[in-house]
Amino acid sequence: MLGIGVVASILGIAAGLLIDWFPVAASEEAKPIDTLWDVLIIASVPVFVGVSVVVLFSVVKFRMRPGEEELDGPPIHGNTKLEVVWTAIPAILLVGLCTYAFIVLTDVEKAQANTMEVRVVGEQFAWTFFYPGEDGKEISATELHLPIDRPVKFTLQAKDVLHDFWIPAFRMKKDAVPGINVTYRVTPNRLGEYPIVCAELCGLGHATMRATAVVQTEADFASWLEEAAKPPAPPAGGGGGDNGKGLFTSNGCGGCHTLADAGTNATVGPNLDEVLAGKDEAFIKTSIEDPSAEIANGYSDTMPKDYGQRLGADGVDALAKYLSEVTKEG
Ligand code: HEC
Ligand SMILES: [Cu+2]
Repeated sequence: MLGIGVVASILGIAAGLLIDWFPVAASEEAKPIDTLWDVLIIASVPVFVGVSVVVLFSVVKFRMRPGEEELDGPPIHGNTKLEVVWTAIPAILLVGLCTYAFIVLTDVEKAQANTMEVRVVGEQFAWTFFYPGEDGKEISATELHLPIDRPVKFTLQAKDVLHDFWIPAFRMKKDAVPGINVTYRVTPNRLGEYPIVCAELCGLGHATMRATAVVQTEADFASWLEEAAKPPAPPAGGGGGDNGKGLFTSNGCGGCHTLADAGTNATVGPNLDEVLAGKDEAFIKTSIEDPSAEIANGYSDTMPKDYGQRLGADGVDALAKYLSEVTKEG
């Protein structure tokens, strides 16, 4: 048993360490976190293998043979030494690993000088990012841009239900919870574009709740931010530009609907290019404010009901106008 256990553990650990589980590492935090992962693999594979080997061995060796149906094993009393050992080993392992994980976590969450703050707002089914701008006005964007090697502190918020802000390349990940601010820190250290995903099931469009993180040089970031600061601030509660397309993409419509002009191709709700051709603004307005009033054929009543409230009358008007214009041709 010991021989099998040792060989299986070595194979398991080798496989665990050789397989490239994670995407490319693009933050300072990734290194200690990946090392933590490797240590956990090394510690847990022998435990798993040890338990499996004993179970399999016992199943084979002590199985019931024909004629033994009525037999019972001998009455056994506790074995104090054995019990002390099997309580002490897991306890030491757990306390050790928890201490190590705690140290890594406090280390990567340490506050650092020159930290940039970004407010991240999740809603069904889109992310919006807010940067502090001049005179207290925030600059909003639907793509996350970050300067390389500068620490960032994200403040996560949710407008409707639980979401989870995750950039796998940075390794860190936390839930965005309605009503409270959740924060975490990372320092991006590799140029490039990395996917952002929602990692908390948040509704039908969950899988489409994606965005991109762009890590760029300090200079590129500065000019991007200057550009992003230009359009007027979004209407309260709307999130997004005051143009129809901005409203469409920043309110998660694209998570459920196909609309060529906005470059979305989801199929949870009707294809708007098709169903809105020839429909007037009033119809579209009603469809947004009161989706249950008339349910499109073959679809269920799953469109969120609070867009009227979230977007405000002006927002709905702008969105309806935009949709009627871009779907005219069919
Ligand atoms: C969770 C998925 C989901 C989201 C998000 C969503 N919709 Fe819908 N939408 C649907 C479904 C499903 C229907 C069909 C059922 C119905 O008519 O209510 C629909 C219907 C519609 C219709 C009516 C189509 C017709 O032929 O009657 C319009 C217009 C529309 N949506 C626009 C929007 C806009 C604009 C947004 C963003 C502000 C949006 N939707 C967000 C799922 C969604
Ligand atoms: Cu989500």
